[in-house]
Amino acid sequence: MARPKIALIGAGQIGGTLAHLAALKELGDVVLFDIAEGTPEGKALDIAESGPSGKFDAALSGTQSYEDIAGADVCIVTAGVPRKPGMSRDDLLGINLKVMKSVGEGIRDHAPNAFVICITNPLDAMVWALREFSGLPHEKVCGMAGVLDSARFRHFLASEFDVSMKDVTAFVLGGHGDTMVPLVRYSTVAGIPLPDLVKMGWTTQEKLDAIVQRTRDGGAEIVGLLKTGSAFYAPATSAIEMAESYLKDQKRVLPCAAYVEGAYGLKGFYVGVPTVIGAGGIERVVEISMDKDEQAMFDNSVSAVKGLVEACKGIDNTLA
Ligand code: A3D
Repeated sequence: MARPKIALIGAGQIGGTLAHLAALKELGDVVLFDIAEGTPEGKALDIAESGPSGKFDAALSGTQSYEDIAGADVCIVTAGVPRKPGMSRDDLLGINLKVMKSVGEGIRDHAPNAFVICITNPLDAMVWALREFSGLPHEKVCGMAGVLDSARFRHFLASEFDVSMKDVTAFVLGGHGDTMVPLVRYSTVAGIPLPDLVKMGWTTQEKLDAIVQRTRDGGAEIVGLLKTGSAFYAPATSAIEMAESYLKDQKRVLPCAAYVEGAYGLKGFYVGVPTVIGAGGIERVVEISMDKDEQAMFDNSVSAVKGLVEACKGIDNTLA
């Protein structure tokens, strides 16, 4: 049986890391696409040359032509520009919307059966626009944010408790941005919810609140340190987890930006929710109950996402 084909649209910091991880995990053959001539070809060759030592079998190539993504099983989109210090994700909207138009049309014309994972920011608006431009079924287009946000939360919690990250689960809802909603009640260490761990004296409410805030600011913390771009190792690893769940029909329960049509009282747009990812793409949106405070935070996040979608419609009238 032929190996799956993974198309990476954008061969920058995240795109290159995605290619390396996909090859190391032998998820399939990789095509890197970018408008910057030489970049995808150079990265593909470099990673291919790591194969004998890395001990993987995967073909890698680079291209500037959408024809080369034909028949891709998975497309992961990072094309666009990242943040610089002082910029919010929303500042990227105008420029990255134009990029989503060309990428969406390229996928529509050459890889209409792919499972598409968008990473380009501002995420919740870009994944919506990418779906509109591509015309693919909603369950085959999603955005990566929740896996990364919850991984950051899990990392900070594991350090605070001095336990393995493997035993920490965390739950993050809402848009990817300053309004994201880390849900403390649904986050656990080996099944023990965080509020119980506060009662058990493992941490204090103040420390927990600080971790929640650090999670919300997780992207900006890395941007501030790097100065020339944004995070790429953890975002790439998160998207690979989603792609693997699709390709291997693992049916992992992962938070991602999914099209919501009815759940959470929402209709017709993308926002971060728990989902089941399997061979059918986004096979299910998991609806949890929220208390008053959680609902208020979620509503706030949803209205920020709605505002960005309206801004997209204002910029490109084919989206209205
Ligand atoms: P970067 O290293 O600049 O790579 C972007 C690549 O896109 C560059 O190689 C460009 O040449 C290429 N590109 C630009 N326009 C096009 C186009 N029209 N078609 C094809 N390729 C194009 O950025 P990066 O890899 O660090 O980040 C990529 C995106 O991911 C940015 O928008 C970031 O803000 C976003 N990001 C999202 C998260 C989330 O959690 C959602 C995290 C980190 C970064």
